[in-house]
Amino acid sequence: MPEKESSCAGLKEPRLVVRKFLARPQPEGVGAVVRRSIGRFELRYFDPFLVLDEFSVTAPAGFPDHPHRGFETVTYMLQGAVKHEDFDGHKGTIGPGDIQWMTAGRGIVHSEMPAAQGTQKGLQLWINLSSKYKMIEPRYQEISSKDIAEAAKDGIKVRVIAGEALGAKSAIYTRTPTMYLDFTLEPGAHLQQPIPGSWNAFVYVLEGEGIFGRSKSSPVNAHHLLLLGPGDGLEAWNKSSKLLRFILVGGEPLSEPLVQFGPFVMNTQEEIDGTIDDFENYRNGFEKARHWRSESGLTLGF
Ligand code: FJE
Ligand code: FE
Repeated sequence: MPEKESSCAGLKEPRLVVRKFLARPQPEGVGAVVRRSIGRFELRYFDPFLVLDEFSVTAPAGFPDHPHRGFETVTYMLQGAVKHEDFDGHKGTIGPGDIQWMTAGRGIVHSEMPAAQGTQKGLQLWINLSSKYKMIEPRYQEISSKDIAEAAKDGIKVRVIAGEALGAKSAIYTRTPTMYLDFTLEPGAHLQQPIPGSWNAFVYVLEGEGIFGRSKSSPVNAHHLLLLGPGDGLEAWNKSSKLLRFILVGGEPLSEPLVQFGPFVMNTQEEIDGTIDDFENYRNGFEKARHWRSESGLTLGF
């Protein structure tokens, strides 16, 4: 099959795949299932990324009332819808193709539950915040599918969740510098996507079969996470006869000490102890948790 030429300036040092993980389904939340790649035992942290879950949830399962502090959660819906509500009265539904970029900062308590019939599927990425931003005011950035920047060229389509690609730019502000691109490659397409040299970057395959890093490497299929080594960008090929879909995510490493206790991510054990104290005593950002319960009325132990 002939390879289409990309008109994008060539990369000097394409990044190679240095590790590959298959994310297998595991139970999480209340009756939900996640394929966890980053955040599992063998890959505790890929600075600045804490968790990558490909989730699958069917009512009455879900992720009822639970807290977060010290990082961001990015929810990208692939199928169905998730209803969220938090202790400050912020609520809404994240539908197919929509993105919710939540900066938990000093504290959010919320629930994330199915909002449609059938199975809701999506990706949730947890991005760490630098020590200087861990205690900032919580903030939401929500973009509905129709408003997500898209571009297409030479058999490549990209949806730009964060950063920029093929001339399209996202409106999302990333407190921790991050790029998040959703690529679909037609059969025969060849991608060259620049990535800042100092950033950590990974690929997660959603659909089809792709060649990453080196054109002679073996094909990788869905539910695989690929960690990329050093270099100035990603080269990928679709040498199959079906569509290839994957996300490419990169972020500037924080290079800070990390202490995590479930949904609390701080720099020291002392700060974690303080956070548990704040949560249990409704202080320093958790004040509104005292009287709040979501409509589900359930609580997620952590
Ligand atoms: C959480 C257990 C959890 N992955 N993917 C403990 F399940 C969660 C949690 C999620 C989650 C939610 C969605 Cl919508 C998608 C997810 C884990 O809510 F935060 C803790 N602490
Ligand atoms: Fe959550």
